[in-house]
Amino acid sequence: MADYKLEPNEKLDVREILKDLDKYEPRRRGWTWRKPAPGLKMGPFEYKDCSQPLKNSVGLPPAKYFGGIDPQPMPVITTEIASGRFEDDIRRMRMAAWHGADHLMVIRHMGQSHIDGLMEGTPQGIGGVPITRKQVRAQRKAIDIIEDEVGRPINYHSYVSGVAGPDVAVMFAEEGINGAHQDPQYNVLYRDINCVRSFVDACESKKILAWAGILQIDGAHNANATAREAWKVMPELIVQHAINSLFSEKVGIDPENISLSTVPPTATPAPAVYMDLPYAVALRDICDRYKMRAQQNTKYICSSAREATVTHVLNMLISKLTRADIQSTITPDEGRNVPWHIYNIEATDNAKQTLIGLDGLMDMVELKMDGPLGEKVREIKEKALLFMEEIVEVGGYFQAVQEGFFVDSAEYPERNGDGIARKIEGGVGYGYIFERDEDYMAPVTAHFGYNNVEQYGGNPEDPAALIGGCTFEDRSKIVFIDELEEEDTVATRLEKVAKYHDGEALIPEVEWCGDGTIMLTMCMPTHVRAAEAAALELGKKLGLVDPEVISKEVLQEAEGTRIEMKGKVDFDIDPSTLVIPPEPHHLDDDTLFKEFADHPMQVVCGTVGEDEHSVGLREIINIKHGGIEKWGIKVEYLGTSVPVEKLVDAAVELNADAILASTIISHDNVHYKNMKRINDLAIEKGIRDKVIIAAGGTQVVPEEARNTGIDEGFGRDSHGIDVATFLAEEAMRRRGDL
Ligand code: Z97
Repeated sequence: MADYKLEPNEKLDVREILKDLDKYEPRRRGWTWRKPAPGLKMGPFEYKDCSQPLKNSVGLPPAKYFGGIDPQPMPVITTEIASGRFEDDIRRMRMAAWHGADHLMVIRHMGQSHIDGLMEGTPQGIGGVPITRKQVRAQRKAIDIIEDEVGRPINYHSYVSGVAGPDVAVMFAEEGINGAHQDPQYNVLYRDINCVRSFVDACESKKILAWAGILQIDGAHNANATAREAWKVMPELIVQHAINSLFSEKVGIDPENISLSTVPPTATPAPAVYMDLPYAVALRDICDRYKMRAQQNTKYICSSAREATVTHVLNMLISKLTRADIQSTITPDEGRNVPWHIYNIEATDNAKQTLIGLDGLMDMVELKMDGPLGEKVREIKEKALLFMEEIVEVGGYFQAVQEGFFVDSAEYPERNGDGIARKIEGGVGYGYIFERDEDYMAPVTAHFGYNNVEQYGGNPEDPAALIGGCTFEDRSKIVFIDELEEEDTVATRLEKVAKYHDGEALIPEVEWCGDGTIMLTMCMPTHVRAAEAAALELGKKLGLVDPEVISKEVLQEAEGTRIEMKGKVDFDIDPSTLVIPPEPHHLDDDTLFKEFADHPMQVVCGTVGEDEHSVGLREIINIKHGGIEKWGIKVEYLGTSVPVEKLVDAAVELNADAILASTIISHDNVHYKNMKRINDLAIEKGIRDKVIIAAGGTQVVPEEARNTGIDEGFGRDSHGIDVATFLAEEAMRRRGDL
């Protein structure tokens, strides 16, 4: 167990996670689903499809209007993290968990599929992190601590594909990984790894996943992303899902732990839902006993977070109308390669916001199957079955791959002959599968096929007993390799940015501590080519290092272009020099409503002297923008250029509790003179003890206003809530209630 505990207001110190890592043992194995909370009551609402709330979390921004509630939807929410430095991803994981992510997927370093064995140490990666035992253990340990903090188990996930699949699977089982991609079709089609080798390795890997209770996700989404026109491969996608799922079940994985990686194939401006919904229904019908991991369409993301978000929300509508057990949240990263902290959090929030917004939807609507939806569902299913039959006819899956059945650009049953074709006798690892020898023995747990321990006096039910347990039973046999490289280690990297980790300096960060990267969004009022060049020039003039345009959207060909640009700052901020203004003091809505209901308050107000300004005072009093009327204060507004005598007389006449004077003109200190006059008149007329007097205006300094004898002054940037808080507290003070 880790004895390092997080405090919500303290940064996670990765150095603490790395301490005694060689001795760390994961606390559990296996996947965890969210716990349902039917009829959950939170704030003023009752929810239909929610899961149990978190202990600590960051709610959606409008939660402030609803008592700060943060309901959690039922599907597990995934976020994919891919910065290339695992130590920085840990801090991102904490942020994501606080927003409601409970499936943290680490994308691995580009091409790790080709590495024939385990990687060790903590080198940096490109496009993701090199998955190593030290990296996995450190992240699992950090996540164990984070899950205590948020009060919900968190699933940790990476990949068991590639030529080292079984080795990685064993390491994942040992280190308490909860979810993994495993699909031999991925190896064959996208990594050109020999098909026989891939399927044999998959047997071994899946057996280990089954033992460790690891949830498996397949690789069919890759066909979606690779196909020339993604909506044409719908029947094939179902075939791919079916092959991997049934195969996994036959090897021994519980269907509860088999999850399809399904993606709505199209994106707007296609009539996306009209095409994607029948596909989703067909897939769920055919593969009904498996789980659905609904991923966002990434193939068509081109520009900004705005575009990615709309696609994501439409995709989640389909999740809701059909079924998603896990809702993935792809950030614009996969579309345009900006793997930033903020996008993981935004995407997690997008999922939470959408799924909570659609809570209970299916109690009110149902899918109409006796129309185009039903017809299309039937057509997709028929095509998938025919595709499968054809595979059997030609002699099986390997033959079908060899003949280029998969990822062809035509819509089945047509074929354009441009599918991904792989030779049965070819590819990486071809010729490295050998039949088991007579004296073959494998005294290990969760091994596919026979262990052959009887020959050596062992028990086939418990083959590892022969050696006193394998690493699954006896953790002391696990070899923990700390680092192999000298330079590229987490310790050297952390040392370089120690001042930022220690809070001695502050610098913006998008993916790595100390990266200094910021993003600017702007409208350049010109055509796209000039806009890009102008933005880069602007970046240079602002002193940004390596400015780079990351998205451009035409507003109108000649009128303007929306540009997103990133760049680095080459300075940092000393936090000890910061002047942080005190937080404004405001009473909450409930207190204000109660105060003015129990003790009605009548205010008279106006702009005094020869002063025609009216907007400021109206903003303070009108309910429209949160003026004092909102909380039940009665307001008599006398207008502009009101003589101070008239204001005080009105207060007498109405038996008012407060006078508010607005005064913008300030030459010759007329504003303070008027305040003093109001105070004097109130004394003269015998109402000063009863009436609260306040004045406001852009040039008013509160202290000087109070020096005139009135009770309070309000300067620039004052709002209704400031005045209402003051009036309430002053009234309480006078009653002796404060
Ligand atoms: C997802 N957004 O969430 P390497 N195995 C499978 C894969 O799909 C992938 C790898 C291995 C996606 C993940 C793309 N998927 C991103 C079935 C990658 C990666 O790069 O070949 O070493 O492994 O499903």
